[in-house]
Amino acid sequence: MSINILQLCPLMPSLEAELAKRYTVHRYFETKDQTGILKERAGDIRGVVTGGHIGIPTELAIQLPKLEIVAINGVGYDRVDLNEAKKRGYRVANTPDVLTADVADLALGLIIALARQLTIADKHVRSGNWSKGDLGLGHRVTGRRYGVFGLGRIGQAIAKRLEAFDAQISYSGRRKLDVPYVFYDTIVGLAANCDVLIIAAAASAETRHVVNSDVLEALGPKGSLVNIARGSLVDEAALVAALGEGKIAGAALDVFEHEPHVPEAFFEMKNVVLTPHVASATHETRGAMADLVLANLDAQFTGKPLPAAVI
Ligand code: 8YV
Repeated sequence: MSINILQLCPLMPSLEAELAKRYTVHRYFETKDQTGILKERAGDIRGVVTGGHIGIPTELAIQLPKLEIVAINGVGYDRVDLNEAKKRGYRVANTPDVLTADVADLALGLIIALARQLTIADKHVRSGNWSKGDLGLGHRVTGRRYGVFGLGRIGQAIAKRLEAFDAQISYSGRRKLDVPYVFYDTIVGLAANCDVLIIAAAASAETRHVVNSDVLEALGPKGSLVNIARGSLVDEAALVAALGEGKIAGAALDVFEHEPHVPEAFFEMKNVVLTPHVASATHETRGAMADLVLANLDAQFTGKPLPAAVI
């Protein structure tokens, strides 16, 4: 009998097709009667497939008595209650490494887009305004001071790319590492000593709103913020205020506190670049993530070690 899987968000079509070949998939996210499906099926569900930005609400997990694995199509597991998983004994798996390059690439893209006003420049040409006048000047990317908060796999990949821009790189995080960059033991210290503060740390209770008004104040009127990690690391209201009052120069954001909601205040700001959580969204990387999701599920259900286990 086919194994029952609960799918909590849309996935790339090829992954959905492959899942459907191997398992009986219940598309929970588009089910109108979620209570009904749980009443009927909760006792059969052995796996959950979800996105990093969604995870699994604990209220849902506790309703699945036969749950063996939560397979995340993403590296972040901040939305999965690991204590509940440990208590109940189900596994949690993710897709690390395969997306590192793309996320770092997007961080560089955001840095350049913000400093060189790419989104405004594009609008300037398309709207026919070029003939009416030139665009104002942007800022140099090369040789500036970049502070990376969170020097894990993704933070290190960002720093490596920044080296090619002759950047002065500093970082802050849980501990000092054996790297050729300047370490600050607080994010305020990091922010006070860089032109661009890049957020690349995992979301957790400790990092929630770590970018607050003090950090933005320290970053200063010439400093910019780039976030490719999770929206929860930034106090969004404080960011809107800091941008509005000119306390920082600009922001480039791929992630938001309450996705897909984005504060409308950002929409009118020329010194803000916004992307809809697309750091890992390339054909190549999403394909590799899909392979890892399938490998994690298959390993679980054939009694083999998980290729990418969180727990
Ligand atoms: C994805 C992510 O957008 O890896 C993560 O943690 O947030 C992203 O790669 C998401 O998980 C896609 O399902």
